[in-house]
Amino acid sequence: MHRKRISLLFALCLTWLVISACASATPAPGNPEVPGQERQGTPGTEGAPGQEMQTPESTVAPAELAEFTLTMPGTLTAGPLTFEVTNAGTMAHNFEVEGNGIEEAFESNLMPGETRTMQLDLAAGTYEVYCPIGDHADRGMRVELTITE
Ligand SMILES: [Cu+2]
Repeated sequence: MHRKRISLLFALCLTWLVISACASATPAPGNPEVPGQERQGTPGTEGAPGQEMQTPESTVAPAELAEFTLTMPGTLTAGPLTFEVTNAGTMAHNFEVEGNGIEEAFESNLMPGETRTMQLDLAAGTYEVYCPIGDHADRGMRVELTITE
């Protein structure tokens, strides 16, 4: 008789424990919503610096440097231009665009086989495009570029 009462009490106690454990467990899933954690993970995966270089509307104009020629379009339309300059020669060359207040060249020379891009927003007018190294321009690495409206 006495034992039965104890076990009943024990069972009640156990039941209460389970219920209270369940009750305290329920509100928990609501807490871990920390919006900041999701944001923390993303910035590292982003950031392809190369993609920002090329504007979609920019017209790509190829230019080829060699001894001693500069092959590229002689006429282009005004607006954002991307000169895709390739050194197809056997020695170092550079690429300079000059005219209408613009004077742009690559900071360092292009080695044989190298391709680099130059972004310029050219207004209508006449420009001189040439290789600024030594007498390369006089030997043939010079092109007159006309930019039309
Ligand atoms: Cu040159």
